[in-house]
Amino acid sequence: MAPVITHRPTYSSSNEMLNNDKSLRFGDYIFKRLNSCGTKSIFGVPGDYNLNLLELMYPNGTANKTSEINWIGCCNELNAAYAADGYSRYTNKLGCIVTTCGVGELSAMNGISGSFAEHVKVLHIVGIPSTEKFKTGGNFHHLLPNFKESNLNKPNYKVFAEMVQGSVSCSTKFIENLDTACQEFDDLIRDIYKYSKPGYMFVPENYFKLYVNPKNLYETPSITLQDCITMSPDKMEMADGLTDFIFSYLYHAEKPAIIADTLTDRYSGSSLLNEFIQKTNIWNFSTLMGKSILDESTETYKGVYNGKDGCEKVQKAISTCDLILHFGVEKNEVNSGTYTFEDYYSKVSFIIEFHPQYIRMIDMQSKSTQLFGGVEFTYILKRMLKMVNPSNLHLNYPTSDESSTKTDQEAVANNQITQDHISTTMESYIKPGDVVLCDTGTFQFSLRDFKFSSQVKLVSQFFYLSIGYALPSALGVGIAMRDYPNSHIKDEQLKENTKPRLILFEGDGAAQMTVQELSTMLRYEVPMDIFLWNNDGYTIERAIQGPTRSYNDIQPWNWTYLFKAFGDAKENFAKNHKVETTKELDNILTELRSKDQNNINFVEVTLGIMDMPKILTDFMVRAVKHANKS
Ligand SMILES: Cc1ncc(C[n+]2csc(CCOP(=O)(O)OP(=O)(O)O)c2C)c(N)n1
Ligand SMILES: [Mg+2]
Repeated sequence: MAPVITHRPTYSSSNEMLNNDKSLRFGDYIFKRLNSCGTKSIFGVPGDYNLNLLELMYPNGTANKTSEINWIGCCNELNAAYAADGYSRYTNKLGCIVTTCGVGELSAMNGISGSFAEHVKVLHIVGIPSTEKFKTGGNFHHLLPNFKESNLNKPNYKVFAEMVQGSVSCSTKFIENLDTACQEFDDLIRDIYKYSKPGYMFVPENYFKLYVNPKNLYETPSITLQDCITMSPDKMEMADGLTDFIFSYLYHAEKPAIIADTLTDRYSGSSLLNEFIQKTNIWNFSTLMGKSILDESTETYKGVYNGKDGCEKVQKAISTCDLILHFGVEKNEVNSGTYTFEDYYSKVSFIIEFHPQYIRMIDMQSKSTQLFGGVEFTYILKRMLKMVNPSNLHLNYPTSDESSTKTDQEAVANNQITQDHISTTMESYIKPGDVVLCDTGTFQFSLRDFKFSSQVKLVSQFFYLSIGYALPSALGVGIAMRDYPNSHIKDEQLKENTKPRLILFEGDGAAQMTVQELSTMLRYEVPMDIFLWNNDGYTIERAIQGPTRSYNDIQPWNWTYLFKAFGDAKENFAKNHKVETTKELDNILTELRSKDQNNINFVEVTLGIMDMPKILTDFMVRAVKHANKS
């Protein structure tokens, strides 16, 4: 992407002039820097402390926004945080949210926490009271008084920055000096890329309009992920040696397995890994959070591996393997099947874990571990791709049993929609290149074992599991798909010939959390297909406890009236459908599949209150057995 500032202003000659130049407002610097990093749209809600920043989108008092940044006004800050998260997951660039001190930023906190837990690059800019007000303790609001002696002491102005630092933020800048503000902002961006975690910048409201020296923009026209994950020369030497070592294991193995995990995607290793698999035909698996990183349409893709919490067929396949190459490794309770990955590595002699900050090797016989810190895995992956010689491989996998266990005959006979029926029909509904979002709930369990068509991208919170996340995130993804059309598709032919659809799977309970953002989808005309599972409440919670308890009920809504209430009374942009039988569902899927997606299609699907996918019932049974054992 071309840098935003393409020509240097006419300085007479010396660097001194450039060093003394204060020609740009700090707010403009923020927008230009963001744009230079590829963030074209930002999300948020106005509040008095960020208005000075938002005003800069209308230069010289123009009535219409003319800056290079698109403002997407959300209904609340939590939703804006989810949308920024979705924007980043699609683009792998910074998703940006702008809020106001206290009331706004705290509302966003749950969304930011999810981004932190799941390694998403979100920049949170918080407008705070002016420096003048800090000094005089003048009239300002949204602050928290001190707990003790609040009438005697001024409040702690940094209380919110202290809350986030190190807990949900990898880097926090509290701007107090305009001379260093641009550098601090650039450093913050570098940290967000480096750690793939959210970062915060707190900016006094008056600073947005004050002038700063923009020389960083000339000297470093853009900051990319690649700039932020470089290795020192001595580590490169170490990485070269490690690559040879990895090959010596790979060429001796008969049944190696590649596992694609979350950080492969966050550190831009997905294409490399797919190419490596294509070249070598090594059996490959993804983790739950890594689902859709790999091309699932190939014969060598064996499914989602989730330790004891995954499906039996995949456990069986991995238990035949003798070497594990685990890329972009991310260990947490959910992704690792409650730390049971190794339970199924019965024939594995060696594990190699590839992480952005280290390579770890585990010898399963001696249980010895070696850690090589400071080595970045995409560097090694690039070398592996370049140097691998497929004729040196001695692959000898067992013939796999590809029979599908999915059945839906009972549902079709009764003409009643069940989740098992949906999973059989939806798998083929999703076309190559589609982008799919799924909220936390019963259907998320079905989706994990879908075999996606080629180059489908999935966005779902598999670890943090905050219900309501997926709906606003779909808004962010939709905006990102507009800013970067087809950028998730690597196959050039598919890229040219396809118009990918955005598909959102949403539970009724989850939707009630963040539903207002449907109106923002209307406002910015973001096309998508939305399937709303109406099963009268919190079915997954009913499965855990209290199947008939009222705490698992929700108020039934007239779902197909929502878009009308949100401003589209005549269904100009959002078409509403309600389906109650398998036949009606199949008809609407056929209809939608045959058309280009130019509007919102909202489909309410009626399900039984205790209907859940078979995999979830199996999971619950296993969980109870496991609990009884321990
Ligand atoms: C923000 C938040 N609040 C509460 C929960 C607990 N929780 C997890 S799943 C769930 C119910 C989801 O219901 P729904 O979206 O209708 O999906 P269903 O299970 O019915 O398919 C709840 C309340 C949560 N994960 N996140
Ligand atoms: Mg429900």
